[in-house]
Amino acid sequence: MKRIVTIQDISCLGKVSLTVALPIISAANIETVILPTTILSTHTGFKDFTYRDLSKDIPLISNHWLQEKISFDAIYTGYLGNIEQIELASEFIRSFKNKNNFVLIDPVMGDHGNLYPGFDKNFVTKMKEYISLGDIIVPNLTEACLLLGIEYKEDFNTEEIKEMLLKLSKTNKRVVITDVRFGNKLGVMSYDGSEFYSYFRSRIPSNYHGTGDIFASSLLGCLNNNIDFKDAIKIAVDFDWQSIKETYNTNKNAYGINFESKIKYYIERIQKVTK
Ligand code: PXL
Repeated sequence: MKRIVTIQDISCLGKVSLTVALPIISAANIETVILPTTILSTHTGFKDFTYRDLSKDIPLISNHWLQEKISFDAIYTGYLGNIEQIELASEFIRSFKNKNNFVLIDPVMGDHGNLYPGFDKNFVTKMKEYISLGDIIVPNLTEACLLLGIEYKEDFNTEEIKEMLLKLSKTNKRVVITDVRFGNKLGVMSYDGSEFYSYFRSRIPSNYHGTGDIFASSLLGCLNNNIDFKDAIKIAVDFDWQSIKETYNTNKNAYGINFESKIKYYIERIQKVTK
């Protein structure tokens, strides 16, 4: 069985980061090792969330794994709570990256043109450096703008997004920009170093937390099942879209996505292409 490690926070309630990555990647038949960076009572979309920084534990945990000679088929990092945690994740990658595995970085910083609470310019500067350690990066449109120092707007055209992909691919072999909107279409655009690939679905008029985490986790699950990049993107977008639609139809104002109801769909899509 393949084994991956994911480094991000535990938002106890809210259906983001580890509480999404663990079930989805496990559903893809992959052992999912977790390295929690922070424990929050909820995701940062709620008021007055609690925040317990686990930075001191990160080197203790990773040193134990090194001592046990544990290795991973992929390293996936998501929300990192502060600059120190970016440094700790970099050290982790330097210790566990090898020629047989790959690193997926979701440079979680913000959404819809805004930074998440607690992040500032210095955090963005550190993230710009950090992403060079990723074989794949999956910023949303807001994060792509932050990484490139471009002012955010919702309505970039195709050529502008392609230019962003090319710029980001100077440091990363494969780049996927999520949350790209063209009229009533919403989806992702990617570049793998030689080819562009885009995949869109109809836009559901909602802004839920955790959609990027569902995308990154399900993409990683597919890639570790040796599904090619384009098919993996398609499955991840479809699974995310199905989950968002289900949420919109059953509880428009939910604090998180009903991805649980579509896990079976995700597994079946993987089985169909790996048969
Ligand atoms: O979905 C990304 C994410 C991860 N972790 C925390 C968050 C968010 C988005 O709001 O608040 C704590």
